[in-house]
Amino acid sequence: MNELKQERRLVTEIPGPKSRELFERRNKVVARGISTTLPVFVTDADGAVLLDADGNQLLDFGSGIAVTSVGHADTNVVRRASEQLAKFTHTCFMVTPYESYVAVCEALAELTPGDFEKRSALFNSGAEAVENAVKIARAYTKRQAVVVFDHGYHGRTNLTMALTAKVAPYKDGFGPFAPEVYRVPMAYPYRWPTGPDNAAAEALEQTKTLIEKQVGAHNVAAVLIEPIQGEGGFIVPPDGFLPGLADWCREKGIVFIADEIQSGFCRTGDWFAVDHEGVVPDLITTAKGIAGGLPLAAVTGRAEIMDAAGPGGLGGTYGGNPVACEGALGALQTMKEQDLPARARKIEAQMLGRLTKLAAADPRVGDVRGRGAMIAVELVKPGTKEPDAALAAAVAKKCHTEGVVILTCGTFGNVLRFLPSLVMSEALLDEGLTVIEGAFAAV
Ligand code: PLZ
Repeated sequence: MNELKQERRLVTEIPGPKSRELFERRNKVVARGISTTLPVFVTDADGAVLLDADGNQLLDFGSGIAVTSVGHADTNVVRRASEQLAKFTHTCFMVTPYESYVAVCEALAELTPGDFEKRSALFNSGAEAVENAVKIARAYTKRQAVVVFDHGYHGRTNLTMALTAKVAPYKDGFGPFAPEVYRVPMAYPYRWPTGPDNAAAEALEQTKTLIEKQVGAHNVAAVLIEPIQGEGGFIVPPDGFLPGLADWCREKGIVFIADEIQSGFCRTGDWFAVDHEGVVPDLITTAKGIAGGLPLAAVTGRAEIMDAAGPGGLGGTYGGNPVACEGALGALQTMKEQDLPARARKIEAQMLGRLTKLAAADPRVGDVRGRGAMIAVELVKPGTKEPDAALAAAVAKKCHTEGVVILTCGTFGNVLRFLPSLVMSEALLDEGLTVIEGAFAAV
């Protein structure tokens, strides 16, 4: 809607004086626990560009953590959400319903994998969706245990903290955590002890043995996994791991939940990351990219599993808010009209091409990985696999000062991740990559 010229433009240092002043104000009133990656205050945003309070224009390789996949202020999102805003803002779908909620659930039934009858429930945040997926799996199976993976991230609420692997900063001091959560090794090719070729088979075998021997498959309600791990380091499991896991869950009557909150909605070059290997989850959690920046999340899955929760068992005051639902319908329209899965695959080719060359020339880049517009480099001390978090922070900082917003992630904090919006032009993507390469040369 806004018409920001799609270009990087620096007119002050980053952050500039106005942003620095705002940051001081922020520090007096905002809790310390809420962190800041890059303290520039945004006043406008469009497409793949952010405008800050000092008049700088930054290229956005973070998309608000994989949210604005259709770009900032996407026309369809803005139009539909604005029209809704002018009509009514809320009724509570549980009190007096409205059509857009139903239309979003119809779209989810159509787009998520699986030819069976499906149901969805809408929520406000990813963590809330994950919590509800676990509730539903427990109600359906009448079992309690939940199995999650090393390096997994599922949220910051009490149950999702328990489901999340990394202690600092997510869990430290915030216990006690929810019970009946069991963690198994993730098939992490780059760090698999006997080499990447063995990761799929061995991780699967270890998972099955651990569950059988320590939990009992008959006690497990759900296996919950991010098909490509996000916060944990953009870890792409090797081919065969997810299909093997899904098959085994089916055999044991365990609900297989794919957490596609970060990887979903065209991000990885398919509508969902599980589509890559044709894996069909029983339940799928979505959020982030679904609504072009408006807060919306969903659990979608097999009708018989979803309907195990009785009337009133699921819900919340704001879940599936009408403005957010219209935003989602607008975002989905843009994804279809512009074939954003195809666009994500093009971004993958462009990014991997340049980053692989960078890795070949720079021994500090241990691994380049990812799919679609969800790409990362893992940084190490040359000649070893020892994580180099300080280098990741330094490269990110250098990119920030050059007006390119990039994020870090990973259990060891040594991964740079790139999540450009899928509407970023080839030229801007190239410019961003040049800045990233320049940052490696400079630090
Ligand atoms: N599941 C796979 O990626 C959110 C959170 C960053 P919410 N990831 C970004 C942070 O520091 O809080 C996420 C995710 C996956 C669940 C969630 C949680 O989604 O919408 O943040 O609750």
